[in-house]
Amino acid sequence: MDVLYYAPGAASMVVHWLLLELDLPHELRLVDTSAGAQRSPEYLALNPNGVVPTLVLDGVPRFEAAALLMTLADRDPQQRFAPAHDDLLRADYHQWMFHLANAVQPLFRQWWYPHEPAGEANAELVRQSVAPRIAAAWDRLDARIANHGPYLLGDRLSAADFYLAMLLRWSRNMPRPATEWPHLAQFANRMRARPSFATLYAREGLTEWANASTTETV
Ligand SMILES: N[C@@H](CCC(=O)N[C@@H](CS)C(=O)NCC(=O)O)C(=O)O
Repeated sequence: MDVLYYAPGAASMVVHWLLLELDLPHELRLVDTSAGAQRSPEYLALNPNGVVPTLVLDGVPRFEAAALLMTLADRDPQQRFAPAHDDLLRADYHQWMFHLANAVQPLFRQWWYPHEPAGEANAELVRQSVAPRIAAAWDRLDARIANHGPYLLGDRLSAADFYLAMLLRWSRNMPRPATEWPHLAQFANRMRARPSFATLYAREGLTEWANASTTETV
């Protein structure tokens, strides 16, 4: 059985979500990141980057949330969450997966770990500089959903949408949460309405951002 090393609400969340959506048998192992368990020698042997997620697939530990999503989606015989290789939408799918992984998720790394780029003394400056860059990402993604929605690939739900929903969630306590953007708010509501989302929340013990607030239903 595949084993997911996770921390509640962390980047592992979206891998957990897709495992549930695909109905894949898996075991969860909690990594206590607040206690630094991700830097233990045992964990580093699985994932030398010292971060979650790690997914042990067919006995082999693998990392990088986006890559794990793409691997899981490609393995699904029904291809529910990834366009086939000969489908024109495949290029759009790659584009959005890589955009989220390369251009959006790293901004959150700076938001959550602002001391990393230039030390504790500059942490506040890093946060101040990254918040508008995250807002600019929401501008572009809101326009994408407005003009080509309801999902990133139009009518075709894909792994990229689960990934985007996780990133939107991460902004929930920022000065401008993503749900202030109307099309992203609608998108978030659509993703949160999936039965798997409630299961995910129950299993990870999450509560915040469970439901749409009244301001998010526009
Ligand atoms: N690019 C990696 C980033 C993973 C990552 O930064 N995970 C965070 C939680 S969201 C983590 O494990 N933080 C603990 C730490 O850095 O010590 C991925 O997507 O898998």
